Amino acid sequence: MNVGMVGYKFMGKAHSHAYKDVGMFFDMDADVVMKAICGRDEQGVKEAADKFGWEGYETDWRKLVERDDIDFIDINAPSDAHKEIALAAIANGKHVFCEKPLALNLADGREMLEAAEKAGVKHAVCFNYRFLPAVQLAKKLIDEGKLGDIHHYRATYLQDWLVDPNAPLAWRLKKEVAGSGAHGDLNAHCIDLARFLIGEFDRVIGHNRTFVKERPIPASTSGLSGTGTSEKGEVTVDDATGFLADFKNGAMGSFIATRFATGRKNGNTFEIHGSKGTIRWDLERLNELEVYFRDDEPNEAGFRRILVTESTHKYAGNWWPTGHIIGYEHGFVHIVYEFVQHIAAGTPFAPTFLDGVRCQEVLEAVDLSIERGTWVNISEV
Ligand code: SOE
Repeated sequence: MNVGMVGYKFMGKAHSHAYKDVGMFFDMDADVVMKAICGRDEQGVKEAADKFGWEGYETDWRKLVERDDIDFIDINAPSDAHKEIALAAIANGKHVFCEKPLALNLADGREMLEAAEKAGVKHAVCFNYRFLPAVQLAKKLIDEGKLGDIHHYRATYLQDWLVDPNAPLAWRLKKEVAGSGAHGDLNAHCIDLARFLIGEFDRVIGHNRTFVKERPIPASTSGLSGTGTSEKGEVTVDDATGFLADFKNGAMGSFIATRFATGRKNGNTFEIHGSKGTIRWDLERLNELEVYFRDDEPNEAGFRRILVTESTHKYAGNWWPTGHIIGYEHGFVHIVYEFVQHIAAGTPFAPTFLDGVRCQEVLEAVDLSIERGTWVNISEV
């Protein structure tokens, strides 16, 4: 399975690590070969190719997607590049693995889905958090009915890297490049996890805020940090977006994504209350799932913490002996494993572009609700 990848920064590194490690820890029906990585800055992409272990590099993604020796294209460039690259890759018969959010907007996402389905290529959106053992256990408990009927779903995605007003105007803060701010970057994950765990959204109502309206033009950026120049530019996305939701199964939901949660670095959490029990999870303690079951003996009832490192926990057994925990990067290894197996062995796979579109529908319905100041049904967008 020969991979060509566009993007070589934060996500490029996470994905490269996944391609490198996956064959060492998982039995695969195809070997993953890191053929070529692509970026516009020749020196930067060459250094990344050497450091991350790619066979070669390209500076023009058009060349990459036309290469006969490549089976699938991984897109982790900024969101405004997703559609054009994906459509060209699909036209060249390549399978596509795309970072979230799938596209700048719903219309683009729908176009990408339609093209991929028409061409019969395999497609995936990198909602990596689905693939952590604790999230898999949460899904299993819910599917087995251990929580009973779901009443509440509460999600947060809390970061604080923008609370400093001098943090530079990175691409993630420009609407034309990122589509939206905390909403598309972080609520996209929360929406996907909610759909994965408890099902489809019915209607939403939201509010948002841009606390700092102008920021220094970047001198350099790396990951989420960087330095700015003395010149300032306008922030054109939300710093924070919160919304309420009704789900099709009758559950009530609340969501908040913010880059202004002082002290919280990557607080991706969910808490789900059902008629028989509750579960809660926090990415900052990703190897743990907290559970509470109503039918426990009253004397012994209470929250308990399951350490999801037993060989019976999904993916955990592929790594280390019990208790030897895994981290953020492992979710990417697991999703790459599932996608390659899907292509090579025909095993079922989600999240596809359809899940990317469903997520985009909710994102867009929230934006519409903010514009109108009323609830918006997902079926309206
Ligand atoms: C930055 O906000 C970011 O890296 C997101 O883009 C990722 O999707 C999320 O997993 C962590 O935070």
